[in-house]
Amino acid sequence: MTMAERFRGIYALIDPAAHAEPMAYLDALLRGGIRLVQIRAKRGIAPELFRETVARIRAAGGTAIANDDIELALEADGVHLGQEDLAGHDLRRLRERLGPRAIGLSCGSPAEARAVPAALVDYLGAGPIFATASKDDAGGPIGVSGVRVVVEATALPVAAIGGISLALLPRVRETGASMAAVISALAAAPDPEAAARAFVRAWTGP
Ligand code: TZP
Ligand code: MG
Repeated sequence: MTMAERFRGIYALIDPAAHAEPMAYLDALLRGGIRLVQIRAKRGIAPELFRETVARIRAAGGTAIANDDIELALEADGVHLGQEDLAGHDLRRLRERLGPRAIGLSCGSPAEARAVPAALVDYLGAGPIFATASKDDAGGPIGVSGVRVVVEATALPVAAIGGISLALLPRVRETGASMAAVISALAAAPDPEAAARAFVRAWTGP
């Protein structure tokens, strides 16, 4: 699968520690058709649980991205970094270290997007597009127009993130983003498999 094929559609961010049955939650998302998953374990994760999560995502033909942690990323298919995480890294060296694995980078503005060396990075994150309670330091929403200007400033695929619900997916589409990244609308759903399927269908069309 090419990078462009991996980085489109619904991008689920999961924190296994937030679920009583993390593997059941993950399997529900995969059965619902999600194939791009970020393991965002802000309070840490046991290495065995991380490996099991990656193995299940790969077994479904999916792509597993680690948040922040390069060592974990080496056991997965890539890493996602924020601008604040970049400070400690030389992107070129990181690229060499990660080999074929992907690098995703959060950008809140067109200036940040334009500053990204496109040859070293595989996709950008842009947001929060809408208000979110899932990230304390996310900042105010940049809206549809804010994500659109990031999309227009880069040739890389862009993941819109922040407060994305099923009802808001058509507005995410308007930005030209290749991906819609989602935490709570999936994690809080009474039936995560049905929610995942609904998101995938709504994004891909009937
Ligand atoms: N980065 C910007 S907003 C956000 C992250 C990680 C949280 C998105 O979570 P939700 O619950 O889909 O708003
Ligand atoms: Mg980070």
